[in-house]
Amino acid sequence: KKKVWNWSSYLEEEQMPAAPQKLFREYQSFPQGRNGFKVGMRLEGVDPEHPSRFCVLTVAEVQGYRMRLHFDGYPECYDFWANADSSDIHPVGWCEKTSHKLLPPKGFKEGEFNWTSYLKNCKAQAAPKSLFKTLSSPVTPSGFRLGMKLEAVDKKNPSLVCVATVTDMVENRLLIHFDNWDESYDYWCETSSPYIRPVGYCQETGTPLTTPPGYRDSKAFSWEKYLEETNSQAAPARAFKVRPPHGFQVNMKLEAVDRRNPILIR
Ligand code: MLY
Repeated sequence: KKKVWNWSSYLEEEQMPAAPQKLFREYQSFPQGRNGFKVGMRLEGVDPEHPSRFCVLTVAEVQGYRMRLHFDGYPECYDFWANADSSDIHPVGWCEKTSHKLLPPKGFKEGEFNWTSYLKNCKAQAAPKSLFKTLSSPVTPSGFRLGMKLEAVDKKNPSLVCVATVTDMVENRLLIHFDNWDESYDYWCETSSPYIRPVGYCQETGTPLTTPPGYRDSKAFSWEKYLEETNSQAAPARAFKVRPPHGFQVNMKLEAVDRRNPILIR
């Protein structure tokens, strides 16, 4: 006959302790984590699969500090989870205020969508502004500007450092786009991100630079010519929050976790 499973007898049998409550942050507590978002509320947010797109979203489910967000008019399979303090979500009207294009719900033609009548037709509520994370410190100009070029790690192919452009900026974050590639490789990062480097970094460090498709290879590629051809500027080196030198040298040995086989330390 099957035994009834419960935590206390399980931990006793296994002679293992439960992780103490005090090791968790407030936002991890469940279901007590504070989250004022309610099912049905509407908001604007970044599509995780296409980080350059801001979309019309509905809170579909709330679990503690997390919530499941749904793209209005699209199948549930695109739903995703976000924390209540995510920087990727914004109140209704944010796109208009910040001159971002808002992708309307499926079925709307561009320019046909209007929040006021949409909310009325759906009898839905906009998520109150007070629920969204606000920056604790004011945004300081970073030195980055839209359209500036840089060298960035492709997070989907992390061995590649590539020619990239800042294509959007929100608060302290930059949207990194890879030149002549589609938007699915884009990502948002802080100006201090170790994934982004000033123009010339690869050459200085002897790292191969992945050039945009249709361009000469790393060795023949010239940033100077490319900036001229694309009529763009390099992001100034001082805009990158440089971290203190880490002291690692090529060929130094160390121990590291194999992420594909995380129980092995190689
Ligand atoms: N093997 C992949 C590599 C894509 C790399 C894109 N980066 C540079 C933005 C492909 O050819 O699709």
